[in-house]
Amino acid sequence: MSNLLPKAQAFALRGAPPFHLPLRVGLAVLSLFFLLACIPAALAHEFKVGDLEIEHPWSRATPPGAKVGGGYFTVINKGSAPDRLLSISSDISEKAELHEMGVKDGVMTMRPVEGGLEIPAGGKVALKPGAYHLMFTGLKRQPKQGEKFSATLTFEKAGSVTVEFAVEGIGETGSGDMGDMDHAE
Ligand SMILES: [Cu+2]
Repeated sequence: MSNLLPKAQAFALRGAPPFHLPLRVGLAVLSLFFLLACIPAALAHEFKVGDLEIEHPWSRATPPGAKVGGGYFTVINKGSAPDRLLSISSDISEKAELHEMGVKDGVMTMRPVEGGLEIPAGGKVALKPGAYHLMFTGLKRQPKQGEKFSATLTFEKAGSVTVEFAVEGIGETGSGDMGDMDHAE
């Protein structure tokens, strides 16, 4: 009598593969599908300091001889007090500044942001082409597509955090669409 159970289990196990195989193949195909669908998300990366989250810092490859490069990311403030991005430093350039774009006499210009950039409590600020951005000036070398370089961001309350800027293609706009410059604000 005591043999019956193991036999039944053995049978169930032998019987298992033909039933489970299509399921496993199905799951493998499904996970591959999700893996492919999630590649942009997998390329995204984020950093945390205090109540702040810095999402997907990225930069652009620069042509040979270029002396400036841009830096972009989104800062999310999960705290109940505003914070302020005060300064940026990186080994890739002599200086790094926070810039804003504006239109002066019909011409798009950029100028340094005075007094830092406020990150509102419970809010977020996106640094992107055509808007607030970092400018690495006096590049010591050209950032190459596919590499990463590090930079340190200093916030008034949260303190300093070192993040990695992913270098994307020379024509990348950050919107996933080269023609889609955001001029809404
Ligand atoms: Cu600039």
